[in-house]
Amino acid sequence: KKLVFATNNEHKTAEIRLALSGKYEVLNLQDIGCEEDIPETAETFEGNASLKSKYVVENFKLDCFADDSGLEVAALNNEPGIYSARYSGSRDSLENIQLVLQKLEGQNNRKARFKTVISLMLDGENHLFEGVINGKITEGLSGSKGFGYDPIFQPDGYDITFAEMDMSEKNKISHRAIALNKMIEFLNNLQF
Ligand code: ITT
Repeated sequence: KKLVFATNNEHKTAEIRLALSGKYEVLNLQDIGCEEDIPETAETFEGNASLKSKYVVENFKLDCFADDSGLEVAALNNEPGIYSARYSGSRDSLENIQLVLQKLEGQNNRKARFKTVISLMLDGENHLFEGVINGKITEGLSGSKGFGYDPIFQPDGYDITFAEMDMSEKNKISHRAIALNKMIEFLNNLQF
């Protein structure tokens, strides 16, 4: 079975492909020939995830799902939040990481969480699934796997960052995996 995943982010695609391997073939925006950058003008993860999935339904007539996600840092009033991809004004992960670390200098409260909202558009109906993982922002960068803020995010109960985990290990606990597992359960329940 095929599922369209409305993303341009190759790291998200890789994580979702691994998590769904053997169950679904995942096609991303590049695979369906969508070259536009879908505007993300909403003010919530739910809103932006829905904008992406609805764009594909309207323009390509395909059922699909989309992921909007980001990092929420407690001491920064939950920034960068929906602005995670371009917090520093650039999509460069290192620059975004440096900005978070700089804003947290001298701050004892390093609590943070990653959040994903998946919007699944099926037969014209929008179904939302959320995943959250709590953790903290480390003092410096560790690890070279993953993407985005992974080198500075240490999930609760672990002494390594997401960037020090293999994709399969991150996929057991991540915000994206939690949201995705809710979607899989929903899809499984439809099939009888
Ligand atoms: P699409 O909209 O095309 O899916 P995007 O990268 O623009 O790709 P978002 O708008 O959802 O996606 O922004 C999410 C940003 O949040 C992402 O670029 C990272 O900086 C950060 N992020 C989300 N999930 C993450 C994860 O698992 N690990 C590290 N950073 C993550």
